[in-house]
Amino acid sequence: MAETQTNGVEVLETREWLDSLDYVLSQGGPERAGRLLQQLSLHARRAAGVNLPFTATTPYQNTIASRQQPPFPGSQEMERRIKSLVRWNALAMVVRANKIESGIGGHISTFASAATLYEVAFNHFLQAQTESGDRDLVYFQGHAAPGMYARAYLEGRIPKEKLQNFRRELKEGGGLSSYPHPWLMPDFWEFPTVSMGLGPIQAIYQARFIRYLENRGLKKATGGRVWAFMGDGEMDEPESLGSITLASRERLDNLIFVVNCNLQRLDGPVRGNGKIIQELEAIFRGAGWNVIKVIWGSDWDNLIINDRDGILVKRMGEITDGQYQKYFVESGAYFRHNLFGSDPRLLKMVEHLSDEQLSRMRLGGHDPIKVHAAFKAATEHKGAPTVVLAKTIKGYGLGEAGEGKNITHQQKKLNEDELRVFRSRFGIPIADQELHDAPFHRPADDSPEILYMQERRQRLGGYLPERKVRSKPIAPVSESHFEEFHKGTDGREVSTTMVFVRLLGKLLRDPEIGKLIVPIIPDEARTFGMEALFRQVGIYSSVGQLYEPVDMDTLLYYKEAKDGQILEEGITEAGSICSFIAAGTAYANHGINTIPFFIYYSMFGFQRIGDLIWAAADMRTRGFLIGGTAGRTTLAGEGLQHQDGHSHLLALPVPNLLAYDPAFAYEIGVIIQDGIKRMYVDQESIFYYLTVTNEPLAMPAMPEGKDVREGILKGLYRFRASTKKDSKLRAQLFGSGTIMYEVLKAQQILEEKYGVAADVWSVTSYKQLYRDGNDCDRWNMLHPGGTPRVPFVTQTLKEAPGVLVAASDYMKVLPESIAQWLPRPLVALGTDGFGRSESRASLRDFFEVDAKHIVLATLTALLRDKQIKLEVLQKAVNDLGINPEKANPANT
Ligand SMILES: Cc1ncc(C[n+]2csc(CCOP(=O)(O)OP(=O)(O)O)c2C)c(N)n1
Ligand SMILES: [Mg+2]
Repeated sequence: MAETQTNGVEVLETREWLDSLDYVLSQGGPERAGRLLQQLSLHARRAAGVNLPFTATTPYQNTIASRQQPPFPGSQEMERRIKSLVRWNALAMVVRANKIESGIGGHISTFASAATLYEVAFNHFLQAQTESGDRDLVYFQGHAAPGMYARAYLEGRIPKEKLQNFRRELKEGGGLSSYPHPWLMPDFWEFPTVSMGLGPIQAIYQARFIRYLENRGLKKATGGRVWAFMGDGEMDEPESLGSITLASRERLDNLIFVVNCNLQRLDGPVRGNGKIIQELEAIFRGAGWNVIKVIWGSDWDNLIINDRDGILVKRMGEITDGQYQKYFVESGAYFRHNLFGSDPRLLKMVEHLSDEQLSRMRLGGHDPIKVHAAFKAATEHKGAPTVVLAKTIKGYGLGEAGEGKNITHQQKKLNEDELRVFRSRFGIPIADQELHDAPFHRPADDSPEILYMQERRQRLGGYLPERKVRSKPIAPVSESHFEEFHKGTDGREVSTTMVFVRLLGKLLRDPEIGKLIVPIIPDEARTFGMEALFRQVGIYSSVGQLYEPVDMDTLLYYKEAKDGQILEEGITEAGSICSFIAAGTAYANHGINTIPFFIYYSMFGFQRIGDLIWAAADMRTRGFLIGGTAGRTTLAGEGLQHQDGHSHLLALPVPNLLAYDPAFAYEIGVIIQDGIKRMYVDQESIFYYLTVTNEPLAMPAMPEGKDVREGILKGLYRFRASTKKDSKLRAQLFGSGTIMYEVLKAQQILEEKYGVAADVWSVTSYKQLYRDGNDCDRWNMLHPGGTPRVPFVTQTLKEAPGVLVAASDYMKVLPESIAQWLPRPLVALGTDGFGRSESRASLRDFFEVDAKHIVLATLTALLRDKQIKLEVLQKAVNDLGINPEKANPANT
């Protein structure tokens, strides 16, 4: 190709075609030119079978040509000065923090590269309140947080004392959290983003949820947008890109991604041997997004306009990102030689520029005019989401201290010389002799800079970020929904999943809260017997139903509707939890108390999307996570990858999550009733995890007694006392979930065959008991000599005689977590080990959690206490049909 182009005729021919195209462009504009090119390519294909090579990318240049740029609607000089102040304070915050406490960390170079992107957004685009009353929701890149704090300081929203305590949250008077954490700064941050990839995917589902609220008539205004700022390295996280087609499919033109392409991540280049901007362009274009590349700054405009034969843009496209990074740290002479030196024509193009000038040619992401043009186009684009790919330099402005260098991400300490260089480059009025302390600098309230930035924010409706709870508490929910479950099923066998679905159906019909319920399902509704809801409330679809469903003539057909209530997410637990988060935080973000119920295969919850659940906790999300098909032996047949015997352990670490493993219908009723009250009436920032199972069982009536309800919620109550109170041999058996039914069988065997009187306790939540036990111990430790607090479990069991045995469908360590607060040693049975494809009975035998093993464990404990003879136990092993030589399921 290169040789043939030098051929004279071809050069001439090319020139003529280009001239013609220029004429069309000047007469008809870019759209006309685009249509013509399409016709040309069609013609070539039809007439002569010319196949244009597939290309998902456009040339390595700005999407918006310089002549298409709108005028800059503000004072560039003023904005540059404000930006410099933000830069300085962001840097000073990190440098100071590390001076005072070496190793406290923080990031300088990320915000340094992104400052123009943020400042243009803050001064011109990010709406704290739109005319329609909506506002923009902004996902700030987590480790750019110092920039947001620095700006808030200049705006007068964060006092200097707090800035001093960046990353020192436990200091007197409080500090600032390292990254965006709504849990820690509930009036400031809205979205935790720093676990990379979680911001982008959450932003997509947030933008979709806004449409859902609008289509369902829960929210009126439109006009607010969702902005998500992210790093180019971050795009390698599967969550960043995994849901981008949802955004285009749903035509989310209320969504804007801004990817700061500084070509670097933590260790080195994102794509040293490739080009991240081109790669991302191909991916997003392929997915149907509007892609705006901001690569070159205004300094390049003339070179690009004069690049008639496209040799410059071609050459730019050849250079790898690793090499571009090298240019950032090298001299202008090196740049000239390496990039332009490949072709005498290129050298000629830049002969009028000195090396110094060449080295200062700005990139697009550092040029407010280019960034403004991109954001404006993004906000005006209709019918698809937009991604802005902005090229920048990591550590911009740090010079020798790290600009463009591989170490820059970790740079936290600047010496006095380096501070001086930065100070001078950005014109911060701080004297040399004061520099050693890296002091903060804020001009007076009535200085032109502060007035300008305040005026800009006022125009855009106020400050950002700012978190506020915008909803009012709901009225208490009618008791009547829950009463049915107190009665039991009169011997009819139902699973706890069916119980839950029935309760959900009732709540959906409630005149007050019915519309607020958001059922979220990752393609498992039929597994959970929820298909009746398809028809009852419909499946949400932004376009309604454009086809005649195959099961139209059945009662429970697959009904999609614009105001459908179910979020049928398809097979994406990550996407579903993002919907859960969006719905569960709408009380704050949108002032709407939506109540999400996310129903999923329990195995694919905490261990698959645990980090998003952690983010949900940080964000003060409210709602119910429902782990269906739960339990290692309750889910028959499915085997190792499906059978969950540990999600309750994985639920332990989440501080504001309540986790329950209910056995009976009325327990589910009590827990959900209390959950709605605590979260939506009392407005507590907690959420719930409930496991439900698919084993049909007869549901008993709720026992009498005022302490039952309290026990269910606190984690433990006596379900059935032994009738043989005068028996010498006593036991207390703890059961949870469906294993409760094995415990009840064991109670009977123990009484009938071994003369052991056993009480059965339902443990609905080991987590609740564990937390309460720890809380009491801690208080007692800190208050020696005070009246000791007694944990609920200790108090409840204080008069319960005999040996203690627990069995659940989860690992043994779960009951063992409360052993220290029990009056006597505990024998725990559980399902440690890999699951198997088998029937429930075989699985319970294999994992040793069936009735016979519970009996054996009880007798073993009685022998330990010298209450029965060895022969009784030996005979029992035989009578119960237990094979003592069977392999240990924990390690087979
Ligand atoms: C899931 C996750 N893994 C690792 C990290 C640690 N980490 C923080 S920033 C960073 C590099 C970020 O690079 P990039 O996304 O390109 O952002 P930049 O700072 O260059 O803007 C890494 C690895 C993290 N925060 N989250
Ligand atoms: Mg980067």
